[in-house]
Formats: sequence, structure tokens, C-alpha cells
Amino acid sequence: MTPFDTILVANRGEIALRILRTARALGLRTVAVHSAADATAPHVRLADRAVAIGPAPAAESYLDGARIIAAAQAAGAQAVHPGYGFLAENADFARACAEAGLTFIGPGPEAIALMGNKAEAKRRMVAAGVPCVPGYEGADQSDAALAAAAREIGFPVMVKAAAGGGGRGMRLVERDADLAEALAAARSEARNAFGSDELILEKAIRRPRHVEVQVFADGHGTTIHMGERDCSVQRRHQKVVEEAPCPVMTPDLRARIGAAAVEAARAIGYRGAGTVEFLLDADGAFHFLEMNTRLQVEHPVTEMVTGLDLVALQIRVAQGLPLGLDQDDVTLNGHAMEVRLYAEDPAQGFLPATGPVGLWRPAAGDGIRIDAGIETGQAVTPFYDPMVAKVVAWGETRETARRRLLGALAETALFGLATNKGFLARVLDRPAFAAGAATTAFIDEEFAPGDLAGDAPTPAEAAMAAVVQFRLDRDRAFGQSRNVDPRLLDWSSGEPLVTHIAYGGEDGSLDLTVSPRGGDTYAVGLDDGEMTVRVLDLGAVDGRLEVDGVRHRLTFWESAPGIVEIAFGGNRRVFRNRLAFADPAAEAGGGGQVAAPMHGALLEVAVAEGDRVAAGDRLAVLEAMKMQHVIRAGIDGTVASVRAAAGAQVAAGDLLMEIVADE
Ligand code: MV4
Repeated sequence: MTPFDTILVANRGEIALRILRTARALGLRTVAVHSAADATAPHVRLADRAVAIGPAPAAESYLDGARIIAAAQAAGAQAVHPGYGFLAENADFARACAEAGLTFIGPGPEAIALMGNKAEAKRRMVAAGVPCVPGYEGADQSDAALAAAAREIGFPVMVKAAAGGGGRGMRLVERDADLAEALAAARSEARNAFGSDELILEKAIRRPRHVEVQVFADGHGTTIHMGERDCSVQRRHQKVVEEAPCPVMTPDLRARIGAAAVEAARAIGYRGAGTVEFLLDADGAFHFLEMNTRLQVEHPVTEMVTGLDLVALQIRVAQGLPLGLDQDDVTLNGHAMEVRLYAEDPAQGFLPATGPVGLWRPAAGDGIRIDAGIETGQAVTPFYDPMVAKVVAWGETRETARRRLLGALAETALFGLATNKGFLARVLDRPAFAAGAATTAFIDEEFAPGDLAGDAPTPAEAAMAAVVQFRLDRDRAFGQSRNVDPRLLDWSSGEPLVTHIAYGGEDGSLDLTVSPRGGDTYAVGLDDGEMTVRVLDLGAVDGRLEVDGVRHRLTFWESAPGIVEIAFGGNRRVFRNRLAFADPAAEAGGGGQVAAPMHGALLEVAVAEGDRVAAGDRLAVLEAMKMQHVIRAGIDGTVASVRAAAGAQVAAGDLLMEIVADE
């Protein structure tokens, strides 16, 4: 192992930034690589040098080992940190680095390859005396051999792909009669996904906890552990919450599970950072599951309770230096809890969300750490994992960490994209989670499929949204000109100005009216009721509004005129004013109510009562923000009434005309 002074980070997003920061802090020079989609990404700007390695698809960029090795050579890096994902557990890449004279910051290729095959890993672990789930990992893959093994193990059994991981290709089989079909399906799935149809069987453990132990080894005979993480809360094998320590850990259990993890690493001559995964059953027995031969996404919770920088230690070990720590030097302090913030929409089956980030403003505070890969103005693209940030909180106790994490989520603003933030808060809020009782079955047990989306806005929230939107439209209409006497804002010479705003769609719709009452006070009508809303403060992003005597804090972002995203200390809600869009066909009931899309002056009204119009025909021209907006018919029909004349000042949502649809 040769010392190095320049390190290439073969990754992107938050983990690339995380690694680059430590490398810089250690005085190393840094090289970033990026795909065409990431040319202006934050990790590219943080590194001393950056090399473009290919087009957006990962297979042609971040997964292309040859291009990364060429980039390291071109930019003068002598070491490569793979992060997690991509090439982190690719034994061929680790070997190719070595052959190219580059230090791969991770374990040797043999350890990666060994742990990449579950059957082989389990045989080695059984031989090393590491407790494993009773099972079958034999070379005889015939149906007869597997069926005999399943009966010996006893149902229910888990069928797993030997080359798989993270739950892919895994099947639970409750009874003998279902085995043959499960084997056939698992084989075909495994062959397609991993290029190998080798299977293993295990006794199925019901409602286990996922407990993983962080291990570290140097090349000088030291192998230690750094305590455990509980990652039981997962959704479709994707981790949602991770914490350290495990809520049900005892000193005795930690000593035993830690010793087993260290033994697992020693048995294969491991070097660097690794994670040994166990299932912890309801009786407190633990069973080896697999070993991940990389730095994990959730390593920050271990860093927060140990005070160690795992990336710095990885680099140190890769330099050939001793770890410099004994088991006794590792002490655990307090509790840390992490959630993974994803650009995905729980209301649409957690569909990944892509597009530009309108506003990213992470929380800050005591005991809060946020590792993010995004910035305001950067786009989340469909090419890579949609995780945009990890929000982590530390506290003396688990409950303090949990409450801080809820607070940090509420204070973290991410607009422009759907996120799982509200879902994360609801997970953290569940009594079973708060009690530390969550197992791997938690999400299935606690959340009905239709219950993942979150709730509708309250009347007070809709009223605040309407007032925020009214004010944004007003300020736009009266020209950021600033020459308007503030006393004249909201002033009208005729009837009191009433602005109609309509939210919602198919299911619940909210029809509101906003009427200025002088000063910063507004009467907001909703259904038969009326709320009094006062604007105490409305900045570019933050606001404080009072609804019927109760003050609320909010953050907002206007994605387009007529669409405002607001977070009331928690989940982002999108308020889309239907009346702001000249799309009468989309109106409830399919009627032809044509409303002004924004505050402005009507320059022209192109139709009269009784005129026949076709969808797309020009109805009127509105001037706003020094631009002319053509308002077009959304449906075919006859103009039933015209409510405004050329020259009139109109407010957003004002009814301009009605079209009666053709029969
Ligand atoms: C199991 C199991 C029960 N019994 N193996 C899922 C991911 C992969 N790493 C292993 N997994 C499991 N293996 C036996 N013998 C239950 C799971 C499991 C699970 C494990 C960890 C975290 C979440 C999980 C969710 C469902 C199933």
C-alpha cells in the first residue's frame, strides 16, 4: 500500500460530498467524477478537480470502472473511494484499481467476492462459529435436495438467491405444498436479476429486528466493532429510519453480537469498514444474515454516538496505517436517529419525483446533522437514486433524538418536488416506534396501503394558502414597482374586492374567497363559514399568519403564478388555484367558467354574449406584469354571459365570462 495525496471519489450526491469534505479536512487533494447530468452538481464544485466520465445513465458513467480508472490517471489521483452503491461492492473493479496501481479504499476483492455470494458467505460463517439462521446452502441445487432440506429446517422457510441481497429474489414459503412453485419462481428471478440461479434456504424468522454491527479492521491485526444500528423500519427493503444504539440492546447482547461480527470479519481477513447484518428475534437470539463490504448510507448514526469519522478511518487504513483504536477506545454516547429524505410521492405509490429543486433549506441546530446532495436550483433527475438527504439527530436519550429529528424535519424546507417528509414524520410519531418496539413488520402493520399519503389540508391551512396566494398575485400585479402607496394596496373604488380561489381536485375541493379588510387583515370565506386571517410577516420564503387568533409559522414557495407550495411546520402541501388557469374544461362539472388567471388589466374582450366558440378560441387578453396573456376557450360552446369589459382591472380568479358547453 503506497501512501497517496490525491483521492478520486467515484460517486455523486450526498455521499460524494461527505467523502470529499473529510478528504479535504485531511489535507488530501480531491477529484470528482460526473456524468453529463451532473456537470454542475455540488460534488463537482467541491472537488479540486473534476472529470466528465460519460452520459447520464449510470451504466455508461458511474458504473463504468474503466472510465473511472482513466479519470483517476488523468487527474493524478492515486486512490479511489467508491462510496456506497455503484462500484462499491464490485470485486472486479477493486481488482482493476489494484492492477492500475490505484488504492481502492475498501476491502480486498476476495472479501467483496466472498460476501457477494450468500451460500459461500454462510458456509464460511458457520465454519467460523458465527451464529447463522438454520438453513441449507449446499451445492446440490436439485428440487429434491432443496425440498428435503426445507422439511429438515421446518416451515416457514425463506428462499433466497445466493447472489442476491437486500431482499431481492427472496420468498417466504409457509408450507411444503408451495415450495416447488416458489423454487421455480425464485430461480428465474435470480437468474434474471443476478445472472445466477443458485438458491439458499433459511428458517424464516417472524417479525425480526434488523440489527447491523459496524466493524473496522486494519492491516495490522486489529479488528474492532463500533456498536450496532437498528434498521428495522424499512419499506419494500428500503430503509426508512436507522438508529444507534438498537433500542432493545443490552451490554451483554452487545458484547456477544459485537464479538460475532468481529469474528465474521477476522474469519475472512477483512480490512476497512464493513457491516455485519443480523436478524434479532423476539427471544433475543441473533443470526448472521449477510455482510456489506462498504461504507453504509446510515454510517452517520454510528459517527454521532461514537464521535468517530468513519471516512477518515477508512482513508487511514487504506494508507496502510494502523487504526489507532482498540475496542476499549470505542465508547457509545447518547442516541442518534436518521431518516432518509427521498424525492418520491407517497400519494402515488412512492413514485420517484424529478425536476428542479425550488428551494432547499436544511434545518440547523444542536445535535442536528444533515447530509444532503441537493441545492436550490439543482435538478433531481430520473437517472439515480432519489435519496436527496439524510436528516440525523442526536440526543442524550432516544426520546430527545426522536423529538429533535421531528423538529429538524419540520424545519427542513424542500419545495418543487414531492418528498416522503410527511411520511417520515408520521413514522417517527407512531406510538410503537416512539416506544422503540418497531420490527421489520412495522410499516406493514402500522400503515394501511391507502394511509401512506397523508391527510388533506385543514380549513385554516387552506385559508392561509389563499391569503399568501392573494398577496403574491397582488404584489406581482402592482409591480414590484414599489411606487404604490402601501395604503392603496388592496384598495378598491367600487364594491369590496372579492377574489375567488379554488383548491383541490377530484375528491375534496375547497372554494375560498379572500376579501381585504384593511391593513393586513383578510376575511376568508370557506363553505358557509368565515375566518379572519392576519398577515403578521410575509418574507420571500417565511411567513407568520394568524387565523382566528391563532398564529402559525409557514414556509412557502411559488412554483408558478397560481401554484404555491406551503409547509406548515411539516409536510409540504401544494395549493393549486384552479381559477388561475384558463382551463374551463377542467372546472368541476365541466362548465365554462372563465376566470382571470392573475391580477391585471383586461386589454380586450374578443367575444360577446351569444357568440359560438370552439376550444382554443381567443376570448380575451389580459395584461399583467407588462405581459399580455391570451385567455382561450377550454370547451366548445356558446358564450352565455360576459362579466367584464375591456379596460377593467380584474383580480385573480374574477369571473370574466361563462360558456355553456355544446350538448
Ligand atoms: C430473512 C427474514 C426472516 N427470516 N431471513 C430481507 C432483506 C434481506 N437482507 C434479508 N431479509 C430478510 N431475511 C430469514 N431467515 C426477514 C427478512 C426481512 C427483512 C430483513 C431486514 C430488514 C427488513 C426486512 C423486511 C422483510 C423481511
